[in-house]
Amino acid sequence: MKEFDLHAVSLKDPFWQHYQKIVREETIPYQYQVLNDALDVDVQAEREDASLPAGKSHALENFRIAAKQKEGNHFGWFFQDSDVYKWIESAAYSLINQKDPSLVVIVDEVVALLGAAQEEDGYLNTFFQLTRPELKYRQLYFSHELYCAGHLVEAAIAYDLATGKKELLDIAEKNVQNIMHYFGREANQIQGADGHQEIELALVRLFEHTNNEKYVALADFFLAVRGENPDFYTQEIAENRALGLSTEEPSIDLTYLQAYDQPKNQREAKGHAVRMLYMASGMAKVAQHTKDPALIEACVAIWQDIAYKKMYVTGGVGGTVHGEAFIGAFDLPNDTMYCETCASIALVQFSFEMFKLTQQHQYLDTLTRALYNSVLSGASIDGKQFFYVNPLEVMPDSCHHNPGKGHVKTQRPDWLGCACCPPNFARLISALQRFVYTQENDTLYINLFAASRLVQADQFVIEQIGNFPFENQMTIRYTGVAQKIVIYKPKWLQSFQIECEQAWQETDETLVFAANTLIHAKIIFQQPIQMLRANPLINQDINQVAVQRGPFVYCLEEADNGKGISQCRLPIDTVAFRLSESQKLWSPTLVINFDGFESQKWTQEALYLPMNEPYVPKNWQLIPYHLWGNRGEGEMRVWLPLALVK
Ligand code: FUB
Ligand code: ZN
Repeated sequence: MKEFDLHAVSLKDPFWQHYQKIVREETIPYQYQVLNDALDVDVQAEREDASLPAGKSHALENFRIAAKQKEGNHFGWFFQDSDVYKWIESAAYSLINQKDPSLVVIVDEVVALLGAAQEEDGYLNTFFQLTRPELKYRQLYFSHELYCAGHLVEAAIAYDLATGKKELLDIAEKNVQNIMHYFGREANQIQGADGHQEIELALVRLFEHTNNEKYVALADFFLAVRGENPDFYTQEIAENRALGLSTEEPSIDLTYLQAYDQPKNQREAKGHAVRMLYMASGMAKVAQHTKDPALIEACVAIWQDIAYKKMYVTGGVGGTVHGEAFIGAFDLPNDTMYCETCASIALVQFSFEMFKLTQQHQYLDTLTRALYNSVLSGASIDGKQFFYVNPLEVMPDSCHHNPGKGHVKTQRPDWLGCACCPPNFARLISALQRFVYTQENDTLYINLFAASRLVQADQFVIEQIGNFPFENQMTIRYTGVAQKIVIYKPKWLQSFQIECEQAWQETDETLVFAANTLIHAKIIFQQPIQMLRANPLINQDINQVAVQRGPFVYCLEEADNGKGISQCRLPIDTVAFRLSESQKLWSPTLVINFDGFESQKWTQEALYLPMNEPYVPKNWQLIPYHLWGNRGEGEMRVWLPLALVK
């Protein structure tokens, strides 16, 4: 299934245009200054741990030192280079959406800096260059060298697409050349993979961009070699010790690294969530080209394990801070979870690749759930503060005093010592039109309702007109070569009515318009407010409901309801929801009010009393989850306890 060139799709959707504008006008300039240490911002460690880098970014300074333009030491995480690469990628995609010569000048300067920091043979990683050159490609269990290379490749493709300038692509291809020299099946080559996946999916993108098949072969190699020799990482460590290169003797957690078996034999989402999902995205991308049935079977099983057993209603993934990892099936704690923004971004990516691989629409449900909820909550509405961890339930006192919640921040920090999420958010939003349309043979797919226009010169023009999800209709206009159009109907939309003179058919998941040279259709639907119950095996959500309208999951916030939102009780049989437009937070925001109860204030000096819960009526107001945390510190919850009486 083919994606379209981002130049060909212009997004006109007010909701997404607003986000792209914020990222273009606020986030990208802001992030550049932070990466340059030019702003006085609060750079926090991602969790309470004094040994973690914080206080400044230093990401660009590391390159200046590696390029010998400055003196000093490397500072920050050993994968800090990737912050710069992701920033370039977001700037590049943003340039596709809107020309900005002054931004091009800045990116060109950064590209020149990367070129100056790169070694003659193509190697580029400021951490190893500046701190442990003797260990280049010798500590793959933690090194992130190929993770950073993957982000460099993705940035280079984006910048070439945006500007036609080849300098960054040359740097990236030279870096990949260096990797190809050292890794492979020859006896003198390294037969192992980076502890953090990313290179795999980036290499397939590079193949798609350059048509050079050696890149997809290298991606395939990295997927085949992972877990092939489960002792690879311990042997690597022993060899470093024997050669006197390192005294380290870490214990290797093969599950954390998804290296307990070859990816094609894996069936569950285990270990570090972002690693898992970057790997799965790479697997799905490789499988699109190789059609390897074993890889496809593994991708399907892993995706099902996530979507049916391990995903939050917000599309968040990763149930624990320990190893930032997936935990067991149906174990979804709402207040200690991880739900890293990068993990939801990676779930969007994996689901999209699965859709391209199979043309099955369940993948788009998950893509949309993660995108509108757990991904968007990653950034503040001004685009300058960021969550790393996206909880579904916050009681500030508990977050401050419970050491088990040291990672659950109640407000988005200005920046993070481990800043993987903020530029990841920016690059996803800047290239959002990527997801809207795809094509397979003579079938054109509309995957997201989003006002937009796709032009394929001499072939066709398609437009979506409307303001989803704020209006309950979309108009589709197509002219061009005769082709079938398949429109995905998200599960949360109902009662479709179609006004169209051309032939069409409705299935459970799609609207299918027969091949025609001209299609003009008005699609009307309802977006009812739905109460969702969780699979009863999810212990944490028993006797609670979540509220969703359209793609948005809702939450209660202290700012609208006062303190004590855990006292909210929702009368399931009688509840009536009222939707209204509000100018608070975002313009416009659709808030939901309902008449429920408040469990009455405790009047006695006791923690436990005989059951007879007194209720008083109370109006509660819900806001879309992605907007939470924009009005100072306060309580928040997604799952609402049911009233025990009618
Ligand atoms: O290790 C690089 C990135 O930092 C990971 O993807 C995130 O989970 C964070 O640990
Ligand atoms: Zn992250």
